[in-house]
Amino acid sequence: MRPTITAFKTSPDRGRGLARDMAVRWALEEVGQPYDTRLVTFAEMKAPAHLALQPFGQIPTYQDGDLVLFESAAIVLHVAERHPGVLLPVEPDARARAIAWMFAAVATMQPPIVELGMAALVERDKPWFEARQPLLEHAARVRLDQLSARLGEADWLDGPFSAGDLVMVTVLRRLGASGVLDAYPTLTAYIARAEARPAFQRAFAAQRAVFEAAAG
Ligand code: GTB
Repeated sequence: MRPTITAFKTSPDRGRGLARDMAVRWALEEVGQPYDTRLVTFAEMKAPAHLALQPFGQIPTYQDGDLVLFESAAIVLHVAERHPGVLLPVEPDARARAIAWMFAAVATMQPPIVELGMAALVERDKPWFEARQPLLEHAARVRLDQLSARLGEADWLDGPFSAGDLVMVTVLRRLGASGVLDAYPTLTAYIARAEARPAFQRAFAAQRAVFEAAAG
């Protein structure tokens, strides 16, 4: 049985692979699991049928038989758990550490990164924007400094590439064109390494094809 995920019919990221179906697509590609995609409009995301799958009216969702999941990192964890040794090490301690990195990506790195991005997107015309921007940038840089120091010269966060790296890189990619990552060659190289993975490339192409089809 092929799982079905949901993604934006028209993604505001314009095919840059920044919407959160990207992490799920990438995980499915890493484990070699074929999947179907159901595209939804903003209106459909807020309708009862979708809210039954995703209580917050968002994408992505994941359906496999009777199992319905939401939250991209939880979906990645589920996919990884179904394929032991691919995105999660089999050895229990290493597996626990990889899961800790998934949580670190979502709970520690993501908040300042998303806040910085959102402010640039929706607060540019607000009187407080100029004053708040350095504060937000500082908060993001504190975490980027720490992550960069921890990664050091290693290819991945803890041994082989894992679901922890997949979620971490997904979060870091949100900084995109902000220029903030320019001061972090270690992290830029880390992201580039991840993006060069064939599974990432396939996932990126799949979401890009949706954008190009919609653009005509
Ligand atoms: N914690 C949830 C998860 O990880 O699954 C968050 C899901 C989420 O934020 N989904 C967004 C959504 O459905 C799309 S990805 N939003 C619609 C809504 O809330 O009404 C977030 C996103 C959107 C746009 C860009 N972009 O344009 O660059 C990047 C990321």
